[in-house]
Parts: sequence; structure tokens; C-alpha cells
Amino acid sequence: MALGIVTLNNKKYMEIKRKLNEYGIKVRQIPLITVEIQSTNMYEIILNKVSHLMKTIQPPFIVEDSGLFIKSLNGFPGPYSSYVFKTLGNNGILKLMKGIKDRKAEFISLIGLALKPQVVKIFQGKVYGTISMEKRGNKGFGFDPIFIPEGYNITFAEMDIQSKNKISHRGRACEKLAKFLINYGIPT
Ligand code: ITT
Repeated sequence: MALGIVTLNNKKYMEIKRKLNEYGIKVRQIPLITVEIQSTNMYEIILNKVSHLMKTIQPPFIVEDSGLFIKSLNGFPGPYSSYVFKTLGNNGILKLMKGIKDRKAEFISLIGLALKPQVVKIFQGKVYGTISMEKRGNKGFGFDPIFIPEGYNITFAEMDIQSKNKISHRGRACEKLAKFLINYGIPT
């Protein structure tokens, strides 16, 4: 049986698929719109998403939520990343950061696993980095052209999917999920 990944974002799906396939875990995409409550707490948002989805689809499945947290902007856009990407985009973020020296940022990924009815597990992955001075690269998606992971001088959008997956927030959350699933014995 393949593990369902609930997302409308095909690039996100491909990253998760590539990572979980490395562990022998088969996946399939479930392209459903997810209900997102407004909260500053990412755990609350993901738990709410999972419990909503449990009303429509059978576990096991996963749903993943990411946020970009910029230090000098007090963690903005954080849980509002999706809305901010659609409204301000990368150019808007670069504009907000104009003249700001401290460009530290982090990406956080939370994966909610609906294991059985009433049983949910959350896996977190994080990557530190900086916001670039200009957009670079055309791979990946979202904020990738402006995020330089720590220890590198290229953006996520200049990396191929395997390289991004090795160090990214999502890649790290997927590793934790994969190890848990292998231990638990489902669903390979
Ligand atoms: P689904 O909710 O359908 O899964 P989404 O693209 O809305 O897809 P998120 O809510 O997790 O996914 O993403 C919040 C925003 O952060 C969104 O604008 C993404 O483009 C961006 N984002 C998420 N992961 C990213 C990554 O790995 N690199 C760059 N930007 C990312």
C-alpha cells in the first residue's frame, strides 16, 4: 500500500516522494485542498489539518506544512508564508529586507502523520540559512530563489532536488518520518 501525501503542490510532493522512496516507502499524491486555521502555532495548524482530513480520507496519510522565519522581521512570514508568498512574493521579501544586515532565516517543516483514527504523529525538520541579496536560480519553488542554506553560497533554487533534500527542512522531517514508519512497519 502506498502512503498518501495530501498536497496540491507538485514540487513539494516530488521532494517528499524522492526522499521516502530512498527508504523504500511508496507514496501517492492526494490532491486535496486543506483547511488552514489562522494561528501563530504551526503545531496547532497541522493538527487541525490532519483532524479535518481524517473526516474525508482514511489513514495512513501525511500532510506537510512549511514556514520561512526571518529573524530581523521577528519571524515573519512564519505561519503566514503561503499568503505572503502569494501577495508579496520573493521581490516583496527582498524589498522588506532592503538595508537590513542581519539576514538570518530558517525554514521549518512539520509533517503530520495520520496513523490510525485518533492517532497522529508530528515530525519536525529545520534548516538555518540567510536571505540572499537578490533572487538566484530557477529550480525548486516558493522562497527557494532567496534562501541560502547555512554552509553554502548558493540558494535552494540553484540546487537539484537531491541536494536540497539532503539538507532541507522537509528532507529532515521526511527522514524522521521514514525512520518511524520503518520501525512501525507501515506502509512499504
Ligand atoms: P500545500 O499546502 O498544498 O501542501 P503549499 O505550497 O501551500 O502547498 P505550504 O503551506 O507548506 O505549502 O507552504 C507555505 C509557503 O512556503 C508556500 O508559499 C511555499 O511556496 C513556501 N515554501 C514551502 N516549502 C518551501 C520550500 O521548501 N522552499 C521554498 N519555499 C517553500
